[in-house]
Amino acid sequence: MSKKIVLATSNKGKVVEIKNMMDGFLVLNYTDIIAPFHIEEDGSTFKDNAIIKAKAVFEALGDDEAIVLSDDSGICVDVLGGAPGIYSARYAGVGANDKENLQKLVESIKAAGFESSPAHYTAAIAIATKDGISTVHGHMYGTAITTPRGDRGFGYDPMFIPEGFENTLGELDDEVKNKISHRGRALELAKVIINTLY
Ligand code: ITT
Repeated sequence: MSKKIVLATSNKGKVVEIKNMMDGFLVLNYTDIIAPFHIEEDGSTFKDNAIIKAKAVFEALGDDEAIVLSDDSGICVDVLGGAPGIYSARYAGVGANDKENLQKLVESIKAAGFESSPAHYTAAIAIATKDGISTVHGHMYGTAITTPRGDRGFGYDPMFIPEGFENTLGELDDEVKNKISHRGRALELAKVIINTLY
């Protein structure tokens, strides 16, 4: 029987990517089981926020057997001193959508006097069970550009060219992104941990 993993996210892009990368596991989102609820992400690192989300959902499920997996991620742009970082989801303000956040990042890089910048994505994944929490990280380095291209992926993907590529993540196939992405790398480590659980 496949192991059941419950995702702790409200981001549809993450759900699609994680499900595609977790062959052999039964992956549900927590909103398939209980009503969605607001989780205050007030940590000061990706890891802190991943832990907050995994714990909140584990507790809300009230199921001792649950394996809950959360992802806290974002993009850090060098010429902006690492912004938006942990604030990536609300860079253009609380409730901003992907398009508004991307536009704000394009404008911020231009306002700093650049057309592009070295940048990287980070993903912290937390796994919560009745025995406690484990965390892992993954990174993807590349360039943030101010002329977005493509409509694949989500978030800032149309303005990010991974190292070694010429296309943006908005143009590259999903399988290519998953192989090299921050989330893909963190998930490979997360699977090792999950495979040691009950
Ligand atoms: P949950 O907290 O409910 O999981 P969220 O969208 O609020 O959903 P985060 O707080 O982790 O998630 O913020 C991540 C943001 O970083 C996300 O909204 C995107 O803007 C960006 N991001 C993260 N991974 C990305 C990826 O693979 N491609 C593009 N943008 C990404």
